[in-house]
Amino acid sequence: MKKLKCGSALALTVLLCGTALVMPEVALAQPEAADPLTDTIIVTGQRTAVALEQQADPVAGHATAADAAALVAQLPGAALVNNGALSGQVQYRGLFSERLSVHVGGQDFQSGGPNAMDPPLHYVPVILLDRITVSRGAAPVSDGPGLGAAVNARLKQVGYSDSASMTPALDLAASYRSADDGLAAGGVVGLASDTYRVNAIASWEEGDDYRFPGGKAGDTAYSRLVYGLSAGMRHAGNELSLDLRRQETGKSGNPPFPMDIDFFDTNFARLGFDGSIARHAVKLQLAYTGVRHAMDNYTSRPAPAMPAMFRRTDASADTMNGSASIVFGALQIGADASWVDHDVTIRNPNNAAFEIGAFERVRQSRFGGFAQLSGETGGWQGDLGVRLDRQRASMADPQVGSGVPAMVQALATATAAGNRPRTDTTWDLVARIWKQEGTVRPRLVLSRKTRVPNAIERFGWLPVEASGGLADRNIYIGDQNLKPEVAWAAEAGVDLGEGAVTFRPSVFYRRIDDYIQGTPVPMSMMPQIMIATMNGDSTPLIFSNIDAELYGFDGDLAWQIVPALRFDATVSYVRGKRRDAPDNLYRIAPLNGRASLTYGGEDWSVKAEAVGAARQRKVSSFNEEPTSPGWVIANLWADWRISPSLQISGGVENVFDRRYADHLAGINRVANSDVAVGERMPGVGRSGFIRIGVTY
Ligand SMILES: [Cu+2]
Repeated sequence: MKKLKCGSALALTVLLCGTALVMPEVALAQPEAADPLTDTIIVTGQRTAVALEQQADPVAGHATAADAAALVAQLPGAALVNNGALSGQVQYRGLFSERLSVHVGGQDFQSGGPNAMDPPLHYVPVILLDRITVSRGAAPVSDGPGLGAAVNARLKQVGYSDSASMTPALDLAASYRSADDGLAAGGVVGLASDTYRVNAIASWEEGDDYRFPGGKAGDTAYSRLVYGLSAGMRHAGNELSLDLRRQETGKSGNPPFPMDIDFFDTNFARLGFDGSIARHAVKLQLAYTGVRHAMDNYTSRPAPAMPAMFRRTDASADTMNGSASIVFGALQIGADASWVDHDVTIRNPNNAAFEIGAFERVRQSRFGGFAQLSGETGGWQGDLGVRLDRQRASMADPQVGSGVPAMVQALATATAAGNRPRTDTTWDLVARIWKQEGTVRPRLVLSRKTRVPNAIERFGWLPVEASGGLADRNIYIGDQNLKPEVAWAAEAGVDLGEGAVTFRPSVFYRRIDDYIQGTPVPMSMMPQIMIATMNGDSTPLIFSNIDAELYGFDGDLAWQIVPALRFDATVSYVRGKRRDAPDNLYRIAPLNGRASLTYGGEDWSVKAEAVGAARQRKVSSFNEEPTSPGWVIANLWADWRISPSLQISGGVENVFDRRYADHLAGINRVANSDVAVGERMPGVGRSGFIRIGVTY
């Protein structure tokens, strides 16, 4: 049984795998009982009663990939922007990157790389994931700034127990995926009483280049280690909590980018208070995230032919933030602030004199405040919030080494001449109204939200492929005069049914003024165009304010046909257009969905699932984005709860070994791979998966 290759032989194997060993199970995209404006994905190993109930529900998603973003992509309205095994970004209703506010373990922070090789969910190994919550519609202002929804990833921890004495608890899991021989193991072990809790958290993951029908996708291997501590104490309704965590990402491939991850060494620290002061509910948090990163174009992928083309980039980002809020009756008021220090230096390891400060001592600060009123009347609930942020960003004058071409030295000097701190004041407004009970539960979210330009968009003076993860093979430069994006949105839906059938459709419209996107660099910027041409792109883009709109619909349907049989389906559609020119927005998911039949009993279930997407022809001509054909694949899953503390699950993805590529998968740039250069990265071929989870 040990040598069993799950998935290589298929359906039969699945069953074998399922009975013998096995897998994770992520189960489910159900709204949290408390809040119909939130979608939650629950992964294995739940400890709370609510989560266990949800887990027993056969609506289940199964996360086989290391990337937690791939799991979120199963939700209605969501999709995966795939830039590498550990570099996926969540897209929600057409928004991705920093347009969504993504929190990990309660912290929000700046990614370290100029191409977002470490988007926030890079720091969420699926094996350590407790749940991910996605707001259905614009996030409330209390979640901080952000143009659209909020995504919250909660890591496993040992919760308080009912007893006065410290009792041990653990929640461990291990998994294997055959497509990339991916191994993952990890979890939490700790002690808790009704007053104290403390646990260690750790995980280790490693995977090889993945297989697809046609060979192996070169430069897609990955490795990641996480370890840390979490502790808390509570007394009389007040809780103090502390989290310390370190992640060491090893060499990991990024075929859609010009370089690969050499390492990320990232430290997280968070101190929180949740309780009351003078009978008013109070929340306080102080947090730090420090990212150290290097990437290069010669270690994981075939090295360039010429020594002059070798590149290694070192980057760092330190985020400090603090927040405080207090509740007075129906009114919550809060303040928050963040400070980010960011550096990116490009070098050639073959030439010590070649050194460019691409983003030199970038400093960003933000001071914000919000007020949010909540109320309830006649079965309707609602809240109305407003927030104000003062944001400042600066960059030191760029420094370059003597081995850098004269044109680049001249551009650095010219950049210094126009370089100055930039400030913006932004305001956001979010109104939400919904019905919590009944068989017809409408919801409506109206919002005006903003996003200031990030460091890349604002301070990118050197024409290189730093685009915050767009991976469109274009060379970009920034513009210090960019204005903040302003989005006006209406998102409405209704949750129908409570019993055997539930149907939860939504429609949305989001109009974004000053949307930031690349447009052709004007001929007046000849030095930039010449340097870009030397770097391989004679038509570089400059980040510019354009006008855009996104609209669409999404929803899910669940039908408990008979007690042992259930049907589930999810559909997502979004259309993204420019309003100021006849073009589509870049990297927008096509119509896509999934449908499954689950058959099972109290302790076990099997599921057959179809996942697919329509072709995407509405592509961005400005970004020279290729179209993509539609595809459908089938998956099989099995879950078995052997005892209250032991759960096994497994499955086969892409059962029929179809060759396909998701529209949002990046375009390959790595030679010596079975994926051609310029081809969209294919999905994994037939692949078996097993996971075993133990809780105590
Ligand atoms: Cu990087």
